[in-house]
Amino acid sequence: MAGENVLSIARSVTYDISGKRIWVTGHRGMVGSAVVRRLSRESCEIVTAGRTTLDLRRQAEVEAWVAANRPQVVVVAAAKVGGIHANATYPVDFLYDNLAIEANVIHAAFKSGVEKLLFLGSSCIYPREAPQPMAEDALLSGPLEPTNEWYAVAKIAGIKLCQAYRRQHGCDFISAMPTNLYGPGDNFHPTDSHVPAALLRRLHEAKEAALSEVAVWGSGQPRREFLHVDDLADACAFLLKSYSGESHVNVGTGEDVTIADFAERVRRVVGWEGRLVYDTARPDGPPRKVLDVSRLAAMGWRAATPLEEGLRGYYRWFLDNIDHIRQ
Ligand code: GFB
Repeated sequence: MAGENVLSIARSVTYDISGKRIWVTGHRGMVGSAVVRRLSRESCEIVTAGRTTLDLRRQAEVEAWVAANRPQVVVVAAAKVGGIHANATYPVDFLYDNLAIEANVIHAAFKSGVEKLLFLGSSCIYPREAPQPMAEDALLSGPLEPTNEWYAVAKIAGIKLCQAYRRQHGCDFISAMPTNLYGPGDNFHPTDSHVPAALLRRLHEAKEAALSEVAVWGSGQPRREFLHVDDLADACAFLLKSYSGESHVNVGTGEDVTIADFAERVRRVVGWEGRLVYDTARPDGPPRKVLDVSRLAAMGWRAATPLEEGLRGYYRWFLDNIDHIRQ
């Protein structure tokens, strides 16, 4: 498996998930719940374990749970996640929790003979100054973005762990790197969330309170790519069925917008008429983050949800769940 190149990766590997017992970790989070929704359309059996049943940071608990429940496939969607402020505020949680979760789940999967494992990372694994769009081989080619290096280091370790189990033990463990995500089940915390949830909530509350101005963090100039989480879940199903290779695979739209443009789109979707002001005391993070998605496109998968349409559905979901979100 070492030394695979793009051509060998693009071959069609088929793994039949029908009838398989699939453990989706992190099933209550935005990504895990989307993966559960997507896999419910397949004829497989989905197993999950709530936080009160299983603490993924405890190795013995994880190994006992896997030995007792015997999944054949594992999707590692569980992670401590958050936006630029949360990353800076909780470095231990982003590094230690994520290292512990991935090490425990991946090792337990190896020990119990899991047939296929998909590990999910993030586009922040790439160097801050990586050429844009960022191809898979930009990994470890330069220094990381300081605002999220704790999370990035943990996710890079997860990719390497999957590669190590492939090389040493022949395990079919693969990794996917999604870009910035939004969608149902997002975390709408006012300060710890990512920009889509933060702005959707802030602008909705501005509309309710008839405010004339709302702050957007940073200069508005950074560029980001936004993928609907249901598209990511579809890519996960696709990769489980048709990919086996050592390289991680980028998952995104391949298109980016400035934060100012994104904020304006959210403003239109919410229908708030006020003015956006930029709080430059807040960090911008990396100047640009857009993935090169040509490897996944060559395999036959593309994102389906245009940003405007995705944002409209996102706002509907927010309104339907607002009581729960505000608790
Ligand atoms: O979503 P976000 O925190 O993710 O911020 P990153 C994206 C951009 O939006 C930054 C700006 O330039 C922020 O300054 N922004 C504007 C805001 N207003 C807000 C706001 O109210 N809240 C937030 N959060 N941002 C994350 C990493 O970086 O990307 C994670 O920290 C992860 O580890 C994730 O990798 C995908 O793209 O900057």
